Formats: sequence, structure tokens, C-alpha cells
Amino acid sequence: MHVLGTAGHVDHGKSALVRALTGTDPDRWIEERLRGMTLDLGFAHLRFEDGTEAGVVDVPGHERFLHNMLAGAAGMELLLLVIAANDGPRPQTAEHLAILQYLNVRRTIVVLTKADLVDAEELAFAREIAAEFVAGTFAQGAPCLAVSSLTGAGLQELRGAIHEALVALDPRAPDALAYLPIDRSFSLPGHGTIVTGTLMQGRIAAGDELLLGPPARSVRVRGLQVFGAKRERVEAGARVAVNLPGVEVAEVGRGDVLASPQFELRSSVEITFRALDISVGLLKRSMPVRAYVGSAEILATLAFERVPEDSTPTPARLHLRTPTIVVPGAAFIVRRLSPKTLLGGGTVAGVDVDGLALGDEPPEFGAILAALRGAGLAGLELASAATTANLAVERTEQALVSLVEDGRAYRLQRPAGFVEADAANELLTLVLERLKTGETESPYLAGTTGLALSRALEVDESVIARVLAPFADDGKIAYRSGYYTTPGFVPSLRPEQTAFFERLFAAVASEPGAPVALDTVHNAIREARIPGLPAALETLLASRALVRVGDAVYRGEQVAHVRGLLEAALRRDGQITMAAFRDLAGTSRKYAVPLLEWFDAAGVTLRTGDVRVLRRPSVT
Ligand SMILES: Nc1nc2c(ncn2[C@@H]2O[C@H](COP(=O)(O)OP(=O)(O)OP(=O)(O)O)[C@@H](O)[C@H]2O)c(=O)[nH]1
Ligand SMILES: [Mg+2]
Repeated sequence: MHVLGTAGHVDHGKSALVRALTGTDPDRWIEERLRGMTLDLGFAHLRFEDGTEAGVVDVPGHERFLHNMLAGAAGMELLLLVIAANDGPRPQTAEHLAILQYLNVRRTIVVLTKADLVDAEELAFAREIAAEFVAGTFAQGAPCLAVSSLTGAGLQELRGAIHEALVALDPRAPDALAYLPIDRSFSLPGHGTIVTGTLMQGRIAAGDELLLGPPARSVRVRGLQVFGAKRERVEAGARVAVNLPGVEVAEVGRGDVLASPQFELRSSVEITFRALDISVGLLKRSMPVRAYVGSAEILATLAFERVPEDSTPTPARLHLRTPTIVVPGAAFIVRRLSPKTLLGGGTVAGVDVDGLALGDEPPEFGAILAALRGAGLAGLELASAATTANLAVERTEQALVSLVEDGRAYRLQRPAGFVEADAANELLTLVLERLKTGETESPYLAGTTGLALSRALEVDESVIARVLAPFADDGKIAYRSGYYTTPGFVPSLRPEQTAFFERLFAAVASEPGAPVALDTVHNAIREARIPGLPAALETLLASRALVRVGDAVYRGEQVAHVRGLLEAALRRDGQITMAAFRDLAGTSRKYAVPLLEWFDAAGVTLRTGDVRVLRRPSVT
């Protein structure tokens, strides 16, 4: 069996295509459906009459969710590179393609979606642009098919091309040791913890003893499923759900690995690295990076004997800050810490190089680290660090910069200072444990506030905010709209909560301009007597799945739609009156006034006299 994956820019129709091909909506979360945007990986099952099947992985196109795309990208063998015929290749089309060149894609089909929105001449032009775009990449010469997921045009031909490609793919190494990067974990009443992922190589059978980590522990497979059907054994290439008794769901998740017991945790691996052409100039002899291996994102140091000057493959080493199960031959990519520029990628070599030093180090590092350690989570500002370590400010500053680059100290803001990495990491671990437990128990909560963390951990709220900020920048923890969550966590409402909001908003689904009154929402919540509804509403508002405008509540997609119409009208006419806006939005004056004021406050429009103009000439 093989895994087919989507890639491409936000809104280009990846998820709609998966739905049209498989009948399954890969957007699992209500936030995704209300917002009309994929946030996390989605999964589906493609089946042909002759028994050929494939697992489908749908990725988010928005750059903010690139870490989720990366967690699913390594498993793909057949790529559907999605380009909207009416929009052409865009930044994430290029970024996804650049990432995938380092991973395991073996065949590509370019899919021009939204073909119903262009005429024959524009479509021919879109084909030309797409062919030019993939020229010189691994996708050069790939078949290019135009489809409309809306009308169904071209879907039969695409299914034919997918079938042909799947049949032509060699099976993945079934005789190798088992290696399954985990992309999801959840618990089922009566079954305990289930983990899912793509079995990259080898076989797994019920009853097998496997290694789970990090941290490493031995587990026994109770049961296996592929697309909801029970299996005694599964082979490489399948999307598998594995039932692991005795493992708490909070202890395992995306980024962990399930593998044959012959493997072990490694903290330093020899690699073959190939730089991305445009990033060659950024490479240093030893530099902190984010490494993406399997479904994991790991902070690491990339070290060269000789820094590459072009994109020819070069031997190098990766020192992983978190020891991880790494399989020889595994493909990976690395990005810069900040900004998260793609640097390149490669494959893991066979030899273990644990214990190699990272180079000589000046003696003042020890003194500064000791000073920082003494200050704990409060950290030290530069001048006090210099005084405590008995060093000149200038040398202290240079050393602190190196320590920050190496990941042994973090830079703090407001007020500026430095904190020892171990102390900060310990806080992060405590916070993440707490968040994970909360997210498992009440997955519908938007997250945990700094105040709640402060009370639970008995650490000053301001210290929490200051120490966690660098982790939030690095993607080790997520902070959004006042709530902390584990990275990649997307709140998910309970089925009865989802059903409640879907029912409530179904009434206005066909009218883009019609909201539900806030009072109606509150009354319905009170009457429904479903636990957790007020918190679920908070969550939907925090994620912008729902948007409160004055006394009314809209679906995020409605507001985005009206905003699109408004911006198009303003670009065309330069200005708009309230009455014209009311007609444009298909709503009444009662709703049009607060809506337009909301767009003013959101920085979309600017009021001048009786009309509105665009605040910024172009907004994406
Ligand atoms: N007219 C037309 N609209 C389409 C087609 N495919 C998708 N759309 C619309 O385009 C919008 C985006 O579609 P999605 O499938 O959510 O796009 P996506 O690529 O999955 O977006 P992200 O996952 O957020 O990156 C939706 O409003 C779809 O209804 C199509 O073939 N024709
Ligand atoms: Mg999508």
C-alpha cells in the first residue's frame, strides 16, 4: 500500500479535492469547517474497484501551519501538487515543493484545481505556467490534469492517473525493521491509547514487542487497524492505527516513534546533507537548527567538517537536543531557528557518532552559566551577569550570544535579559505536561491562560510570560489570543458540542450576510444543557471560527467572504457607502453598520466622511 499526499498554497482546493476523490472531508475539526481552512493534517482512504488502495494525507497550505504540513510530509510517496488554475503557483506551492524534494516522494501529479473558474484560454495559460514552475524540480514532466471539485469535471481522468501511478510504485521495504513515526494519539473507551501514523518500513503484527520513544520504553501491540478494519499484521506503506495498552494517551503523541526493538535513542547522527541553493550562504560550521525527522520537530545543532559552498551532498552531523529514535536512511529537512528559513535536507547515515565534542569553548562560558543558574527563572540582565561572573560586559555579551546560539541560554525581553536554558526548559516541561493533561481531559478548551498556569505552578505570571515567550517564538509552545497550548494543538469540540453549534449556525448557512444574535446563542446554550458549551463558544471565538460583531455572531467564513467582496469593491471603485455595503453584503442596515465598523477596527477600512476607503491598498 502507498500514501498519497496533497501539497500547495492555502485555499487552492486541496481538501475539496480529497473530499471529491474519497468522499471523506479531511478537515476533521469544527474550526476548520467553520473557517474553511485546514489547520492540521487530515486523513482519508482512496479505494479503486480492482482493490488498489492508498492512504491519503491532506496538509494545510497556510504558512502558519507549516509545522503540521512537515509532520505529514515524510510519509508521502505519490504527490498531488495542487495549483488553483485561477491563481497559479504561490509562495507555499514553492515552499512545499522545496521541502518535498528531500523526502520520499516518488511520483507527482500536478492538479490544476478550480478549472470551472477559468475559460479554455486561461486554462491553457495555467498549464504553461505550472509546467514552467516545476521545470528543474523533481516534479518536472509530471502529468498535469485540470479538475473541478465543484462540478466533478476531470475527476475521472485524475483517478485514472492516480491509479496508474499507484500501481507503478514499488512496495516500500517490508523486510526492513519496523519504523512508524506517530502523527496522532487518542484514547478510545474500552481500548485505551491508539497511535496512528504511516508505517515507513517493515512489518508490525499484533502481539509484537516494540520500542516507543522518546523516552524509550518497551510496549506490546494489542491490536492493529487499517482504515477502520482489524488486521493481524500490516506492511510498509500503510496508514496504521496501533492499540498500545499500558500507555497513557498524555504520554505519547505527534513526533514520537514506534519502532523495532533493535533501534535505540540517538542524540548524534551522521548525515548526508544537501543545501537548498538559495540557503548556501546561511550555513555555518556549527549552527542551531530545527530538524524534521519523521513526524518530529527537534532542536539540533548542524555541524560540518567543511561548510558546503553549493548544493552538492556533504557529510555532516546532527546533534539532537532530544535523543530520538532515528533510523538509518531516514530523510529529514532542517530549517533555521529564526527566521525559519529552509536550509536543506538529506538522509541519516548508518554510523553512530555519539560522544563527539562540539569544539573547544572559552573558559568564561562556565562562569556565565553559573551566574545564570543562580538567578533561576528570573534570569539576569547583561550588566548583572557580567558583575556576577566577574567579566567585562563586552566579553559577557559575546559569550551570551554564543550560549544563546547553542541553546544553553535564552534571550528574554521586557525587561531584556538572559535565562539559563535548563531552568527555562524545566518550566517548559512542567507547563507542557499540564497543558497536555488539560487538552486530553477537556479538548474543547481554547487553552490555558498565563494566570491559570501561574496559580498551578506557583510561579509569577509575569515570569511565566517572559520565560515562555522565546519558546513560543520557536514553536515549542503555542500562545494565541491569550491562551497557551501545546504546539499543533487544535481544540476539538465534543461531538454533542459540535452538533449543537452546527445546528445553531445551519439556519444561516445559505445567507452570507446573516448572523445569529448573541442573545440567541446564549439562550440556546442555556437551554441545551450540554456540558462545556460556554467554554466551547470561547474556543470558537478565540480561533476565529466564529466572530463576534456587536450583538451578532458570524461564522468566520462569512466574515472572510464579506471582506473579500468589500475589498474587491474598494479596489474597483475606491470607496463605498453604507447603503452600497449593505447591498453588497446582502444584509440589512441593522447588521451592516456594526460590520463596517468592525472592518474599520480590524484595519481593513478607513472611514472618511460618509464613505469608507481601503486602509491598505492590498491585503492578503
Ligand atoms: N469553484 C471552485 N471552488 C473550489 C474548487 N475547489 C475548492 N474550491 C473552493 O475553494 C475554497 C478553498 O478550498 P479548500 O479545499 O478548503 O482549499 P485548501 O487548499 O484545502 O485550503 P487550506 O487547507 O487552508 O490550505 C473553498 O471555498 C472551496 O469551496 C473548485 O474546483 N472550484
Ligand atoms: Mg485544506
